[in-house]
Amino acid sequence: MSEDQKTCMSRRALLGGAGKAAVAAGAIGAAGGAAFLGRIDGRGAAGIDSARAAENSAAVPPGHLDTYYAFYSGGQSGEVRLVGLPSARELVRIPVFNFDSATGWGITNESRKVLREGLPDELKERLADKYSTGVWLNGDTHHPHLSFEDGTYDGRYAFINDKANSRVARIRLDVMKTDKMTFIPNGLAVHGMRPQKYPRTGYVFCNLEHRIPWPNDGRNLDNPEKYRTIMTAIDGDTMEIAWQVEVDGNLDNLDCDYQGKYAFSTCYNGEEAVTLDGMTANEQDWAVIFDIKAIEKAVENGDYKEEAGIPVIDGTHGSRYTVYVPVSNGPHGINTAPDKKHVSVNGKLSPTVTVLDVREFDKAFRGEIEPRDVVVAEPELGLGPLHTAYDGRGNAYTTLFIDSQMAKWNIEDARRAYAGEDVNPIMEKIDVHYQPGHNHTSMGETKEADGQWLLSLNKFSKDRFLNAGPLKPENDQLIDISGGGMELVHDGPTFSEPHDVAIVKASIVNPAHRWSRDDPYFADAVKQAEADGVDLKNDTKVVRDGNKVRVYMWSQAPNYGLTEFRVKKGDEVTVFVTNRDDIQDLTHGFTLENHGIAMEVGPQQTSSVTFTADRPGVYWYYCQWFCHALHMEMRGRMLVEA
Ligand code: K7E
Ligand code: CUA
Repeated sequence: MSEDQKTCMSRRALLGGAGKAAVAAGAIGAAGGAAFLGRIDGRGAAGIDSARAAENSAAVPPGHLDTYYAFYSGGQSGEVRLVGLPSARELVRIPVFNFDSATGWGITNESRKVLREGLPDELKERLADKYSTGVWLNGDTHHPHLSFEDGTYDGRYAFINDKANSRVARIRLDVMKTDKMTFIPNGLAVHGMRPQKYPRTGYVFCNLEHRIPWPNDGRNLDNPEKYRTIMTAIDGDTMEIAWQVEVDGNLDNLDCDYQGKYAFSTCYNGEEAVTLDGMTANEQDWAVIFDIKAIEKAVENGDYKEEAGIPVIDGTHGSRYTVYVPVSNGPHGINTAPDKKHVSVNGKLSPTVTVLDVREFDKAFRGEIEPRDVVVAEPELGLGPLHTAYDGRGNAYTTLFIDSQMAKWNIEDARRAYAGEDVNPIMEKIDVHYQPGHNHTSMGETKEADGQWLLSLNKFSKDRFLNAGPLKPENDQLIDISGGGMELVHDGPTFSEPHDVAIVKASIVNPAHRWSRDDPYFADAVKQAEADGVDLKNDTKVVRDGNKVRVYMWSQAPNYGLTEFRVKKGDEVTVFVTNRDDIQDLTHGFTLENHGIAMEVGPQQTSSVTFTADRPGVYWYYCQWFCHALHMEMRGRMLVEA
């Protein structure tokens, strides 16, 4: 525990309250804290009206730390957001598939190297000529999940899918930067995605949702019956694709077990149709279960064909590597319970959640029971069940999109009802505002689900906030579930659809305060500097190599090592800036005016950017992160000779 957290804890103890409910009122919400701030400003925590404090268990006083990190996806913004809970204060945004002006993501050589890895092979070279960017700069992030060891988060990585451009990226939690990106061929729209929970991650399982012809080269445009799709396993350590499994239907969401044996996906298009009417024609779709060990053996034994250089195993109906469990038409979310036994398949078009028992899967694969016999409960919860979260006490919470409600139900009671007993598994329902998609509980997708908080990510905010114009924010609502009920404690506007979120105990994530000088993230720059005989932290130097010019400078508040450098029109210039400040929070930047160039240079970091100096004249570069009283003066000139 950090000093700050200790202070926070003792302050709580002083307040004399029982747990969270006694935490003083303070800043709440990424955008909505102002109302409470006024109440305690200047009075300190002790001066707080405790009744008011108890009213809002989500409040965290100014200067106090949150107890959870929430990793939000940024939806069609293509990013990931880091938020503190329960206050819902947004901490940073982590650029992934998007372009980011602040940090220079998409501009710097370091970020472009990552983004280039995420291009299909045939575009890696060609795209550079075709578009000025040379990389894709949009994405659609849905499912942020952290790496696991033995059923709980290990604090190494977060993974995020890109539905828009069929990619998966990895974020290093020590520096909160995207360090790897993988493009997945043989399908389109990477949607459902989960890291393996046991023994560790391991695999990152990814669903390709949209069917396409193989090969997708124009010869089968009008023959949807020739379209196919696949589940993909990526090695989370190398981010290389390990294998793929072809399936019938399509693949929506995915989860895996706590035993390291199975992964499972929902399919809403068993019809394999290409129109809405077609996709919803049949009464039933399915969940498909993948036998991981058997698939690994198949790869070992060569029981596969190769597609785009990847071993592809046949997992269509009749395959011994998959089992298809019939469920009602159009299932969506699929969520494994922390009890390590139950899996909820959320009905979407059906008012039910179908509960599978993973302990029955072996028998289904051996053919001793029918696939449908792995179903042990099917409570009817309400209209439009999309996703389910758990509290670790045997209860489940399911979002009801159409009803705009959160339904709490008990798994054992649902089993008993399914077995014919006269019990109602539904414990409570509350209204949420409005149309919830994903929900998530604190640590709820791990074996350490702690039953403290529940987030409902609602797709519509309608009248809950000031009108922001035709495009309104969404509304993420925080629900306190620690007391055994569901108490709505906070509304938080979010922009551009955070489909999903992972809520992680703060102590599990331990970001660094500064970069390590031998960080692989900028190893290429260090190598180039060595070749040029430059000590990045101490030297400034301009190296000419034909029409390539490499400019090396350090930064230290409020100075750049170079206040000017001179190049010729047409030179390809690479600027390396090394921040030799060692002080926490002292980030510099490098913005080159009228060249579309900006980059972040964190403490002890080296950042680099390459561009063509195509216009003679004087161009200032300046530091864009406020770093010092003389920050405005932290600038220099690029002199471009005609
Ligand atoms: Cu996880 Cu929105 Cu991609 Cu459900 S999906 S809501
Ligand atoms: Cu350095 Cu501002």
